[in-house]
Amino acid sequence: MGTGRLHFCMGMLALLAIFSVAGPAPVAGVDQAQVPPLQVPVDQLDGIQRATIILDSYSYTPNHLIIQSGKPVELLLTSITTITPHNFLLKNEAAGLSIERDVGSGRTVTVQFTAMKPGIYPFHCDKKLLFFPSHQEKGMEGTLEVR
Ligand SMILES: [Cu+2]
Repeated sequence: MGTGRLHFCMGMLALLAIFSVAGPAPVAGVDQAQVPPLQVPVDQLDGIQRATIILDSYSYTPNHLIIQSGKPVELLLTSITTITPHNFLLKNEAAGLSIERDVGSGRTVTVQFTAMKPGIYPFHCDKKLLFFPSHQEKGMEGTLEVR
C-alpha cells in the first residue's frame, strides 16, 4: 500500500515536470504583428518588384508590403495549408486595382500588376465557412503600401 501511493506520487511529479517543460501552447497570431513591413526590392535585371507572400490559416506573411508606384509588381502567393483554401482580394477602383485570386491549399499563384497611385490599400481573404467568422475576421488581412 505504502509504496503504491509513493509510485503514484512520483508519477504525478513526472507529469508535472513534463507540463512545465512544455510550457503553455504558443498563441497563434502573436508573431504576426512582429513581422516588419517588407520593402519589396526591384529586380536589377528586369525592373520588376518581386515578393512572396505566405498564406496560412489565418494570416499573410508578410502582411505589410511597401512598393513603388509606376513599376511592375509580381507577387507570388504561396499557400502552406494542407486543406483550407484561401484567396487574395485587393480592390480599389480609384487606384485601378482589381485583384481577386484563389489560392488552393499548397498552391502558388502569381499576381502581376502595376500600381499607379500612391496610397494605402488593404487586402484580405474573404473565405468563410457557414456560421463561422470569416478568415479576415480571424486576422487574414494585410496592407499594400504604394509610395
Ligand atoms: Cu483564407
